[in-house]
Amino acid sequence: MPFSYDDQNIFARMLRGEIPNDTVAETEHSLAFNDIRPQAPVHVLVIPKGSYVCHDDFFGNASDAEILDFTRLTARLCADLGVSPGAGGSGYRAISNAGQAGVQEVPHYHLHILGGRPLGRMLA
Ligand code: DGP
Repeated sequence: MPFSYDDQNIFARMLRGEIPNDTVAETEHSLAFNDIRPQAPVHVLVIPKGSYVCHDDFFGNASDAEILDFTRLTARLCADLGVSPGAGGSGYRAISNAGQAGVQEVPHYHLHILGGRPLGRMLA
């Protein structure tokens, strides 16, 4: 079944400028902003501007240009935010929750970048 996108979700409303956000970076196809409930000193969300519900919807259906823009922005942010191990940072975690089992709260694809503290082991 194809994904059905709800254009009233909070991130869609941010992209339309209906509500403000704490923007960290913006590119042609993507936006990054600080999470409203940060779980770490660095907690940034990266979203595509296109209407994609979750990780596999985005990577399965977005154009190459959108995907390249998103992945390059994510990489650049890790360095700019000072968490990239390759740039002297102490590391980070990039995660995306999808659907009910993944406990996805906002149904517009987003990648969490968390860092700035030891994050603990996630998987046994
Ligand atoms: P999840 O869909 O479970 O991956 O988490 C959604 C995240 O979005 C959660 O960490 C809180 C954040 N969030 C929810 N509403 C807003 C908002 O209005 N502004 C910002 N900046 N973040 C939000």
